Amino acid sequence: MKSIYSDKNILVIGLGLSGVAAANLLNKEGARVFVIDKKPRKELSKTIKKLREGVRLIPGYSVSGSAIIKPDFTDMLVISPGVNPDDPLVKQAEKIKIPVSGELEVACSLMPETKVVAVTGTNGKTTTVELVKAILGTQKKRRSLAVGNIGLPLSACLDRINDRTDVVIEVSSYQLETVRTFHPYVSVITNITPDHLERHKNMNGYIRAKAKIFSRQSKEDCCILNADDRNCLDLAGRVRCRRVMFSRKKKLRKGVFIKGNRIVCNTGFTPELEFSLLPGFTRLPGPHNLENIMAGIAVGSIFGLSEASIGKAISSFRGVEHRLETVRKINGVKFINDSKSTNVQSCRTALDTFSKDIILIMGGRGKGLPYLPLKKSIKKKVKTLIVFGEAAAEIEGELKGSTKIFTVMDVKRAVGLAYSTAEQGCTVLFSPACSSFDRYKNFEERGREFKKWVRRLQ
Ligand code: UMA
Repeated sequence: MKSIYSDKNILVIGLGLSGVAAANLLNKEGARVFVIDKKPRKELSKTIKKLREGVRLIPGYSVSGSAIIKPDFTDMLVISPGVNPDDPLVKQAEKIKIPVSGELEVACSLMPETKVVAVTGTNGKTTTVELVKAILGTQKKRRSLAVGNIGLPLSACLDRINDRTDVVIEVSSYQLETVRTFHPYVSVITNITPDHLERHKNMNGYIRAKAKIFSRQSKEDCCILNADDRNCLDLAGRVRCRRVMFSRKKKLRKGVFIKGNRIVCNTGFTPELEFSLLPGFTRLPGPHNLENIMAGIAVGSIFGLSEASIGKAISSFRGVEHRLETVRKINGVKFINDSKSTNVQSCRTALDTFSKDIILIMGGRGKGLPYLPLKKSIKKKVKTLIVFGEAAAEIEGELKGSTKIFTVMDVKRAVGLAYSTAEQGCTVLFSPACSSFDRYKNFEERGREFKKWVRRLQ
């Protein structure tokens, strides 16, 4: 059967994970695919090898891009999530009515009919996605697959999907900016706090992007929202499909909430489910993880799963690397890798998880947001704050007076200093509150570096 993309001339911008996957998929579908990237060609040599034969890299960026974005040459533009929709090339295409799409939208347009759960939110996305995958994975004769912003573009996985696959997609605000028809069966927003404002300009722009996760959902679909989050609550009125709220702080008439020492789930999709919050219920630390779990329970109930299946998936779920990950305990000092903490709120969440005696390591590239919201918790719980990276001086300036603060050159020295400062019973928490891009390719590389130095401690 002829594909909707066959014989089309498509320009893909950005040759990262998403660009490569989208270009290869479109090439397979019979399109003539051209790709451009800001990076010089020599930096792309490894990536080029991943492209299917027939996908053409066009050297130069703005000049070649602008030369081929012409109605008689380009039928469609596919932009990577990292490409700002305000990029002059995107604007040029829009001006002359060339459709602009993203990798996720392209992949969804070619995906076999199956159930899709899409998860977005400022924090907790990946943990929730992996947990939902585990919960849905308990179903007989179905399999579940986690894809998307977790680092695995949907475009690269279509051949692993059929009508017996439940696809759990982590969706970022960047990806949501370019969706038009994206239509998950279940959407989840874990929470919305300030992040990526340099891209979305302000909170309204960020929230508008997040809201696109449910904007095409219809009556048969469901949207799960965090009732403890003001921005999620504000969005609740705009949801046109069935709505399920979850709350850790208040008792809800309907939804997922806490009653005494139990999580109650009365979403109406199954008879009421109950989960005792006894030791062994979950290995995930912290109140924020309880919220991720409640979102997972809500999804499980929408899929009609039993208390036993959902409970078993939760208790055996070990969490996700770089999110409050225990690296090791040495001489009574516990080391926690929370490199995924790339914003102030996630560092705050990490601080909420531990009661006292914390040695906190923060730093990296700042996002122009204040660190002041951390001051109270730091004063109360942090014995020593160690800062590194581009934002070190700014963090120190804002948090002065809250605890002892030391500046170090890098993560290696931060680990060494933390260990020499820590006493028995202390927790060394690597929760940077900043992006990693001043020194690392991504937060994973930064987290691996932290773990490397921790493992070498004696
Ligand atoms: N590029 C250009 N022009 C631009 C911008 C970028 O040519 O204007 C090029 C870069 O030179 C580079 C390539 O595009 O070669 C990178 O593309 P990309 O930034 O879209 O990155 P990908 O490798 O495709 O990874 C993306 C997501 N990255 C971003 O959203 C920035 C990954 O999320 C995601 O895992 C991956 O797709 C698969 O879906 C990362 C992320 O940081 C983890 N996400 C943010 C977050 O979670 O907060 C949104």
